[in-house]
Amino acid sequence: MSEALYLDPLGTAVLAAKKLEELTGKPSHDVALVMGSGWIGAADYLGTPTHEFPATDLPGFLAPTVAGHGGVIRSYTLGGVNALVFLGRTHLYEGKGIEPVVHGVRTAVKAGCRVVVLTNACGGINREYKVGQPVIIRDHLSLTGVSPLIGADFVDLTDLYSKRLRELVKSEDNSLVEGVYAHWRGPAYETPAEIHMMRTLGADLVGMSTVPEAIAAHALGAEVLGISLVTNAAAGVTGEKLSHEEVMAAGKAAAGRMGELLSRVLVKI
Ligand code: 8IG
Repeated sequence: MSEALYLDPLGTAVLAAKKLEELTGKPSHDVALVMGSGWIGAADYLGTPTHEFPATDLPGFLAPTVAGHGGVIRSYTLGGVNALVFLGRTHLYEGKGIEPVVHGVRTAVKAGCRVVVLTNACGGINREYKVGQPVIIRDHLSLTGVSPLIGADFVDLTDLYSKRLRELVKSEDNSLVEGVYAHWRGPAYETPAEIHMMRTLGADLVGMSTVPEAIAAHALGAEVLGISLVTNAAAGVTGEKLSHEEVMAAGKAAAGRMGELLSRVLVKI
């Protein structure tokens, strides 16, 4: 099936959406949530899913490769809202190309989702940010230069991260601030000089996900909300070294707060 994904990405997303309908018995879903590393624990605060299965049960999905990146799909019905939740995602640094990276959100939109919520764990470039702090993504810098779009698809990205959704989240938690997210391919973290460059360019956050999915979802007409959890100070900010364990621990510590925030936002979306 993965060949079909590369040959016909949207067709494969339609097939995956059909299989999702078969597996859940729900003719459509309304909202999708992509739970990045550090956010998987937050999903447990959403309530009890009606269905849960490995992402690989749907056409076009790859098995996960990183510890703590689930590769599991859940379906919830929460206050009349059908929510599709991806525990884990595929990243550019896995080297499988851009198609698998955006296949989840394309499947979600083909399944009917009008809103796509993208979460991630990231490094804090902005010196005012603390580890464990959630930040709403206001805008991004695509530093990879990789787009999920092919051909003359000249999509406007002026309101990529929906103002309506950003305001909705802030009305639920007025302590939340907004920032600019820089997308870095990885898998190596940045050098201190690269972080200095990004700060100079206007970035507040840096991570290895979210940007391609946001573009792909928006290009198909979905409204996008992005929330980052700062799980480490970016390279050179504190002088400490960066570790994946630190990231997972910060995610675990914030899971309750993040899960409750998402629950409240979901039913109002
Ligand atoms: I979590 O400091 C996490 N993901 N590029 N830099 C980049 N990605 C990250 C970082 C970071 N922390």
